[in-house]
Amino acid sequence: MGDRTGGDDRKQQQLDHRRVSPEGARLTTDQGLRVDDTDNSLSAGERGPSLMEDFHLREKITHFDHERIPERVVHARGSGAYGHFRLHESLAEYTTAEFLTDTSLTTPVFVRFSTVAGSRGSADTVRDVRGFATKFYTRQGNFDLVGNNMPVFFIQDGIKFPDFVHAVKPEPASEIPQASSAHDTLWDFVQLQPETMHMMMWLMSDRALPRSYAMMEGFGVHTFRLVNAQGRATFVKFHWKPRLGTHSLAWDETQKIAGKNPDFNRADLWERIESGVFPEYEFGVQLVPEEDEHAFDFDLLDPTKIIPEEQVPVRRVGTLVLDRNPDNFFAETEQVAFHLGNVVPGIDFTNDPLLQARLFSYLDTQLIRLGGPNFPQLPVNRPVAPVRNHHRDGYHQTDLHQGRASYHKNSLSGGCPAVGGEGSYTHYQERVDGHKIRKRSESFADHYSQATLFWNSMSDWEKEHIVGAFRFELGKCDHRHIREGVVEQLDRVDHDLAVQVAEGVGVEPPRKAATANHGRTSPALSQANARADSVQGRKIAVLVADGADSAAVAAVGDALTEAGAVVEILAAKDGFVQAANGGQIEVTRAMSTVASVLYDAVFVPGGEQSAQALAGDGDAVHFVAEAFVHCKAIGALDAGIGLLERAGIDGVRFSDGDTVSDAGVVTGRGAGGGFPAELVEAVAAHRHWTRKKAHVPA
Ligand code: HDD
Repeated sequence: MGDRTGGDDRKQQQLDHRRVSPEGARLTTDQGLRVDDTDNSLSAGERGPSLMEDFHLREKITHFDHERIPERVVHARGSGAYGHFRLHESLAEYTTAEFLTDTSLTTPVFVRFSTVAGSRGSADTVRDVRGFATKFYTRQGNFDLVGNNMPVFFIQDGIKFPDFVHAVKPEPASEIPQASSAHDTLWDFVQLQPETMHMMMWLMSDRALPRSYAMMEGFGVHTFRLVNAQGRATFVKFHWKPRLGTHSLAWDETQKIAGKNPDFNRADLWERIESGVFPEYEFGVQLVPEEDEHAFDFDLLDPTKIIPEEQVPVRRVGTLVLDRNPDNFFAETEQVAFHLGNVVPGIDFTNDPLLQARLFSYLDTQLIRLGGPNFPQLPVNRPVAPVRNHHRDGYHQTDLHQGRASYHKNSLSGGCPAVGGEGSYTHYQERVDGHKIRKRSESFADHYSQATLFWNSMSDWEKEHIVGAFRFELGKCDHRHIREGVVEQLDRVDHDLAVQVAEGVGVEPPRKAATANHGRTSPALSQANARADSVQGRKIAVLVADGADSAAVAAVGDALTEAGAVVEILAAKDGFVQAANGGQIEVTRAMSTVASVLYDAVFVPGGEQSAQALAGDGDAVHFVAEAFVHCKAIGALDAGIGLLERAGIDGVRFSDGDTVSDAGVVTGRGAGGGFPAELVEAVAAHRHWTRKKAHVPA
């Protein structure tokens, strides 16, 4: 188990005062009165009416009646964790923000990951953007970096946000579909609002299907400003780079997981932290001097644009580690309140019109969601920096403000709290001059070049997945003109893409390209280049029946566990199976309670009797076939290989040597030699996306 404070436990110490344990306690009312019976109402006689004077009944029911608060209007479904941020390289040349300049500091954080469109109880693995919101509890006050796992956004101006969200959310009459963009209103919005095209490419890509919150990138999206001690500003884009690389699930798999385990990503985050395999990210910045503001072929203020990493490299200057699960989901993950306006000295905004609207929205939404202006006092939101001001009263005020003066200037409290002084926030003094107009800047007009850049940068398998995603989504649209409208837009991104999508959704393919593809690429955009092969926290299923080779189970299981994977033994029934050598193998769970989609890989040990039983068990055959179709690593030894053949998996027969590897299918005779290491390597590669699999039904 790693260090859970990262060297600074100020936030945890603060929370300690609010932690309430049931251990050794007696049940009381909210007034602290011990209760003699909480199972029976006070009534007039055994079969008589309940009595009004039963204060315990009334209090218990009343509190229950008021347990719910409004869910977030977007990002309602989320999961959170505490952690810490460490800076490795000072950015003092660019900013006065202490947590970005003092490399001796550790900054406590709370992070909330989320999906966007679904309700609070919706499934984790839907096709959607993921929120990646970080609250840094710095000594200068809270800094909130409220980002996503995609570096651009659907719209350029916040005034379009309600339109966009109405289009993507379930339709108003039926409230269908839940947590899905695959419906007419979203695609109608898209075809009529071409600024969405770049983000739609990201949304249709595998980025929308993260395997784990520990395996996705994060982006601040907007261009912000860093401001140094001399008042000089530098444009900045913020990045999170996951230590485990960027990896995704297969689309078919995500849909099945949504039923088998709707809490898939939430449970993954929780379990990683509980088991000490802490999610870790590098913090990076792209820095652009003010004088280079107009050096790009896009506008830095346009949130539908990236700065290609090849053009401005990401400087990795810090590390974020998530190492502590919350005590209470509601108190912490639900009540955490992020706001882009929570900045510290040395960090400032730009005139990005999306950013500007967000600066209004977050505080506003917390007021309705958390029921009044005192939500910053909630334990998860409270800064570790001292808070002193003249804000008073309001619902749920928990501070006991002393003194007679709640105004500035005053003489009665000695003029305190005093204004200004070292470390106080000063807004960047940007010169602004202009007419009051409602008009989108011409510099925001190119909606396609970067969508094309994204498409050009994809590997073949990523392109295949994107085409499949467009076909799926448009295939769910009832209106032909919407399908046609989107294909027309896609033709401006890439002709070949538009043709492939059109062919799948019964729309006349465009005859010739609307615009020529510029041919540029940005390799950093491809997940094929964002891998970091590791088996840490990966889940491996070992399929056994009576007669399984226990030595192979142990040897392969040990190799995987040592490399950081979680190994589970699955059999037709829970309990134990008899091993070939007469011993017993303990079963982790019955196969019927899980499914292959909940694992990263599957291993079938040898043992004639076991292999035969598994080959005759439809669940086991399907388990292996499905894992194969989802391009997962599959290992089989000796007689266990028969199960693979039964599942229709080709290319597993022995050739001249002992093993045959076919894009992640590892087979061998006996668990000795290189087999365990080869399987670990195949699992670490995440998925074998180029595998030929169309012939296997699953
Ligand atoms: Fe937002 C929540 C990220 C545009 C208005 N947003 C919210 C959350 C994330 C983002 C991660 C969840 C925070 C949490 O976990 O509590 N939002 C983004 C990003 C955007 C973006 C990266 C574009 C770059 N958002 C955006 C716009 C508006 C909003 C343009 C409104 C004008 N967002 C909200 C909100 C939410 C929110 C309504 C809902 C719940 C909340 O704030 O606390 O204010």
